[in-house]
Amino acid sequence: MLIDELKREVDKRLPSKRAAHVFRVTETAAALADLYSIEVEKAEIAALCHDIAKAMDREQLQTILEENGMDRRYLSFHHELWHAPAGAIIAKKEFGITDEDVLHAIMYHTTGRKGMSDLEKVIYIADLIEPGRDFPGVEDLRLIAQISLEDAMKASISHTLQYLIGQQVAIHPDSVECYNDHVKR
Ligand code: DGI
Ligand code: FE
Ligand code: FE
Repeated sequence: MLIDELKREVDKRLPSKRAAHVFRVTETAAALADLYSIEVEKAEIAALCHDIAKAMDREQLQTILEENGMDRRYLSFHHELWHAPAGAIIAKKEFGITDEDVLHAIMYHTTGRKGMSDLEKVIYIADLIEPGRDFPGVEDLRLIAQISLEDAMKASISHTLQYLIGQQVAIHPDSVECYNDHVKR
C-alpha cells in the first residue's frame, strides 16, 4: 500500500487528534531515519501504522489478538498495550505489509523488546518525542535523539519504566527485557 493510501486509512480509522499524533510521529521518524541512514519509506510506513488500532474497543482488540494466535500474555496486561500487536496484524492482513522489520516496529512500539532493530528504535523514540509530546524530560530526549540512537533508546525506555512504576502499573516482560538489554550494553 502506498504512503498516501496509508494516510487515508489513518484519517478514516482514527479521531483527528490521534491522526495528528500519527502524522507528527511520521515526520519525526522520517527525520530520525534519515539521520541514522535507515530507509525513510519504511519508517514512514511503520509510523503511519503504529497506532492504527488505537480507536478499537477492548472487545474488538481481544478478538483480533485471539483470532490471530497472538501471545496470550498480552491479554493479562493492561488493554492499553493491545493496540500495538493488533496494529501489526492489521498492517499485515488488511494493508498487505510483509516487511518483517516494519511489522516488528509496529508490534513493539509500546513495550520495546530485547534486540530491537534500528527501525524499531526509531519508531519507539519518535512516538515518545514527536513535537506534540510535553512531559518533563522530553527536551533532553529530543537532544539525545540527535546524537545517538542507542543512548536515546536507553533514555526513552528508562523514562517509560520510571513513569510506569510511578503509576504503579504492571510492566510487560518485553518492556523489562528492553530496559535490561539497553543498560547492559
Ligand atoms: O499509543 P500512544 O499513546 O501513542 O503511546 P504508546 O503506544 O507508546 O503507549 C501507550 C501506553 O502504554 C502509555 O501510557 C504507556 C503504556 N505502557 C508502555 N509500556 C507498558 C505500558 N503500560 C503497562 N501497563 N505496561 C507496560 O509495560
Ligand atoms: Fe501506541
Ligand atoms: Fe503513538
